[in-house]
Amino acid sequence: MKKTIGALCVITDVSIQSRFTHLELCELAIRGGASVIQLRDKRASSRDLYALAVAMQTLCAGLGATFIINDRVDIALAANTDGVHLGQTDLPIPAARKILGDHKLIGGTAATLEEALQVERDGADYIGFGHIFPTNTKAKPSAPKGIEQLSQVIASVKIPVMAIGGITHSNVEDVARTGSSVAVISAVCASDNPTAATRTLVQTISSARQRAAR
Ligand code: TZP
Ligand code: MG
Repeated sequence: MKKTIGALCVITDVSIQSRFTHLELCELAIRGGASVIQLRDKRASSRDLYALAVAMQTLCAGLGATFIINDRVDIALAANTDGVHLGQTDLPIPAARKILGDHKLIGGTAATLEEALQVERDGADYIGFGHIFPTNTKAKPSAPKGIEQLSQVIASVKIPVMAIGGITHSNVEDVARTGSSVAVISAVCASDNPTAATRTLVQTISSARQRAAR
C-alpha cells in the first residue's frame, strides 16, 4: 500500500553537521515522532547511497515511518524505498512514475503556484513547496514564499503540500495552521538533541492542526 506523508518529514543531512550520521538522524527523528524521513545527500557515491537507502528503509519500516530518497529514482527502485522526492531539474515525474509504478510515493518540488499545479498534473503524490522562510541550508536565488503563497497553493491543489525552507520551532505553528505538512533539515539535524527537536515540532504541528480543525 502506498504510504502517506503525515505531519513532519525530517530530511537527514550530513553536510551542515558532522555529529550525527544519516542513519542516526533517521532513528533519532523517528523516536521523536517524525512520520517521514528523507535521505538527501548530494555528495555520496551511488554505492554508498544505495547501501544507506537499504539500511534506512529497513529502519523506517521497522519503526513505522515512511522513507523517501531525494533525487534518485534508480536507488528508490533498487532499494525498494517507499518513495522519491524530485526537484524541477530531476527526472520528470511521469518518467519516474513509469519506473516506480503507482504504489510508490513521488513528491515534486515547486517554488511557484504554476509549478505546483504542474507537479499535480504530472501525477505527484505531494508537492514540496518553498522555500517558505529564509534559509542557509540550500542556496536559493528567489525570495522566500511566505505563508500567504503557501496557503494559495494549498487552496489550488488537491494533493497534500509539504512546506519547506527555514521552518523552525518559532514559525512552525504558522505553517501548520495552513494545513500543510512540514519538512525540516536544520531544525532537527543541527540540533543538539534531534529527538527532542523533532518531538517539539510534532507537538506544535499537531496542536495547531487540532485548533485549526475546530
Ligand atoms: N528545499 C527548499 S529549502 C530547502 C530545501 C532542501 C532547505 C531546507 O532546510 P532548512 O534547514 O529546514 O531550512
Ligand atoms: Mg533534486
